[in-house]
Amino acid sequence: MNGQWTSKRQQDDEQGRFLRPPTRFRNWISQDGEQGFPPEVGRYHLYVSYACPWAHRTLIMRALKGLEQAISLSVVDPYMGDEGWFFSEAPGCIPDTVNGTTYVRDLYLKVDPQMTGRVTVPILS
Ligand SMILES: N[C@@H](CCC(=O)N[C@@H](CS)C(=O)NCC(=O)O)C(=O)O
Repeated sequence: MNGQWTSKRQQDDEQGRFLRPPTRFRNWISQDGEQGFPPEVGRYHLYVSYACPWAHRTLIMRALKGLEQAISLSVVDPYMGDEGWFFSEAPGCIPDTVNGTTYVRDLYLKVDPQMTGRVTVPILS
């Protein structure tokens, strides 16, 4: 909230329904770069958790499209703690070699230091 981490969140309404707030950052990569960002080898970095179904779909597409050499990868600890997603020495983790963060929330704050919203994976940066 406003750039400050909180592990408390209100995600249900008065009837107990789960509410998923819209993703804060959503952009596109287009072939000509006109409708978003241009495709470019080595330009983009993918952040995932193997525990996340959204994230593992991006890994599948990255592999099927032969983009594993073009888009580099970081993998967070599979456990999302009170501080949100983070990088660790756990098996399978790949540290954030691009932005040097320990907590994924710090990636969001790099884009908007006053960010309000969820800190989620996958992220393509
Ligand atoms: N980016 C997806 C959502 C992805 C998502 O919700 N990922 C979960 C893991 S499966 C997450 O990171 N949750 C963290 C949280 O809600 O604090 C969307 O377009 O809505």
